[in-house]
Amino acid sequence: MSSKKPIKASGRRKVGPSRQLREGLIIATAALSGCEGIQSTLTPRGPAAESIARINWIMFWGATAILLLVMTLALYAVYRHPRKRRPISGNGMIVTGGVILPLVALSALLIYGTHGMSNLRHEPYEGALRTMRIEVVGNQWWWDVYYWIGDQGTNVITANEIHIPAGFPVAISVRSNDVIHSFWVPSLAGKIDLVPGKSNRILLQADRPGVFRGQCAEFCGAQHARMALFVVAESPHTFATWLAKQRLPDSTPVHPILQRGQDAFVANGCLECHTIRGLGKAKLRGPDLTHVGDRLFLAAGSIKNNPANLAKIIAHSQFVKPGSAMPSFTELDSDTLQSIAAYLWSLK
Ligand code: HEC
Ligand SMILES: [Cu+2]
Repeated sequence: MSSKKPIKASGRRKVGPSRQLREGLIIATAALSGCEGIQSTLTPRGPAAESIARINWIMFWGATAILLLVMTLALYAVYRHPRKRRPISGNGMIVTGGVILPLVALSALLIYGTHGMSNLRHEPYEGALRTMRIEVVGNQWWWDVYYWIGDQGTNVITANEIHIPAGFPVAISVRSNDVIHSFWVPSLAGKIDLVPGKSNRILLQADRPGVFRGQCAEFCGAQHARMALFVVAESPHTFATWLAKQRLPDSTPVHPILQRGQDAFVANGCLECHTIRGLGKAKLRGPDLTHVGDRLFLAAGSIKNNPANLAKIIAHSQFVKPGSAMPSFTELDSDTLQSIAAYLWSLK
């Protein structure tokens, strides 16, 4: 009789929690594996992101230590033998645990945290500015990217994709054409707001070549979730080659289909909103398409860039990104649509 009870009890204790624990571990592993990759504060790939990750871990382990301390004290108070219990002196405990400890911990954190915001400081930014400034402008719901080099004006304009030389701090200035957006490339740096009528700045640095995903981090309307961007960090040589190519205007189409695409682009009023240098300048605002074929994604990270998706965004923009300022051109016949897509794809 006496042997029955313990077996049952221990059996229940064993099966219950260990199964929960296993399930918990599976869920945690699945969730944490989502933290790896091209858009994660937990996989820092640049100095600013590294210092943010460091502060994050300091706070995590600090909070864990405090939680353990408080829980130990609470358990001690609960399970201490009743006869040994006695009231503890109030004042000493309150002053130490309630005033001195938070004051010291939070002040240290504040000083350390402020020190970690080095990529927002003036001097390194001024230093980086001497070589180049990349201006990122927020629109509902896509990003303009202008390259300002030396004293010359810019003739390099892209959208939703920023190329930078790896290993160098790059000065980024940001502003907005409409509402408040927020520029955030988690693997490389912290966030900076794009505020209408104001210019903000941030330093971006990738230690090694790679592609990193960024995201608008301030709710800015219906398609806020489809307002992503990509940072392509390349070796300085590759970057210089890319930049030189971007400076060139649109080249004259060599193939009849491409020529047909270019004619259709003009005839259908695409130049109202899209600039193609060498072909025409937009009156309204839409992404610069001079080298659109070179981009990884279309419509701010919504779909991969390829001829099929180019045709898709032209004919069904309002399906891909409902509410965006790009109208759907559903009336284009298939041949015309394919030729425009082929022409845009050829703009490398
Ligand atoms: C009324 C302005 C307007 C007109 C006219 C217009 N577009 Fe657009 N287009 C936009 C805007 C704005 C976007 C950005 C949409 C977004 O990502 O939110 C865009 C995006 C695009 C993109 C994706 C570019 C990228 O880098 O993501 C392509 C390609 C494109 N348009 C092609 C065309 C073609 C071809 C025509 C003519 C048949 C055309 N557009 C007419 C405003 C316009
Ligand atoms: Cu936004």
